[in-house]
Amino acid sequence: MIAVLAGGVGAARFLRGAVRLDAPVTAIVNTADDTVLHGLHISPDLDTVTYTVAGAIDPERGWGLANETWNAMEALARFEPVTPANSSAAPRWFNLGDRDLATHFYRTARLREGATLSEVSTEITQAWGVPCKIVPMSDDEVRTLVTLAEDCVAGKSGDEISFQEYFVKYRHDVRVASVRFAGSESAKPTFLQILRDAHKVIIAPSNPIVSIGPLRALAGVNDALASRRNDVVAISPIVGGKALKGPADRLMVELGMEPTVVGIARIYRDVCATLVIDEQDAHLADQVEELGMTCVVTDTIMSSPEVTERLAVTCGVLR
Ligand code: FO1
Repeated sequence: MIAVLAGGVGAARFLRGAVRLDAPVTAIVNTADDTVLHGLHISPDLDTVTYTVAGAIDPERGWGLANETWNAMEALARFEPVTPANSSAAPRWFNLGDRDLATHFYRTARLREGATLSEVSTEITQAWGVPCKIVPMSDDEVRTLVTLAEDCVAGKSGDEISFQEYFVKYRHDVRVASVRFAGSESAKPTFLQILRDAHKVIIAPSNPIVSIGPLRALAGVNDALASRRNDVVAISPIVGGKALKGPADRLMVELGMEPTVVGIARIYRDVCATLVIDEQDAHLADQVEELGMTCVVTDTIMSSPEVTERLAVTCGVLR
């Protein structure tokens, strides 16, 4: 079995390629982006991975379902003029499609009945006919909280906001001073045994700070990875100094890191022996290897299922 540490869009795309190789894959997914809105428990990375592997994702957005309608969200506009200023009811900055709502209805109801997030994730992946296991990193609550830098433009400098407010409401174009994963010190990881049983562990091309960071913050995870460092392979989410999608490069700069594959190597080298980088960064391979990692140079831009499959094979997704 291959264990894949996964965040959202980049990891989902990689997993879709990996499962096409018919190798047994278990995705361990970040849940620190989860949020409660409209009274609904929303797990964006779990849903992005599930919908993508199921072939139901909206390809342009990279999140939510294809062929979606937005009637419920539009109907909420009626209440905007009457909503009290201090009310959090009916937020419209986070877009929930009509079909996507079904997932949030189901997950919320099952959690309220006492089901664990793992149990509900198994039910949802079965309902979507997903051919791999998708496991939330923990059944306990962990939430990424972002403290904005003093000089940010959102007028909330120095305040701590939720990840989704940072990512969606402020469109992640505010400067970040720090990030923390509330609850990670006590939350129990669901996947330590999976890490021990896997014959290969792949760190997907996700944001190393806010997607992979929460998984590594859980007790025992870094030790479990380090104890089998030679079987751990990471794919750089940074290509040519840029993140292919999302704020990873800017977050790295704002948190004092180098937004390059060398910066990625510094983040992963204690737990991972091999870093896969794109051909555009071939000139940096020596610097990665000087950090004590094996550097593999290949096409990591998952522009087609064939490229994604080849990348998965390069990472060892085959016996
Ligand atoms: N991202 C956005 O940029 N805007 C949205 O309105 C939005 C809604 C949304 C609803 C459900 C869901 O599963 C994901 C959604 N996302 C949206 C993406 C989400 O914020 C990110 O995928 C992750 O949290 C970061 O990986």
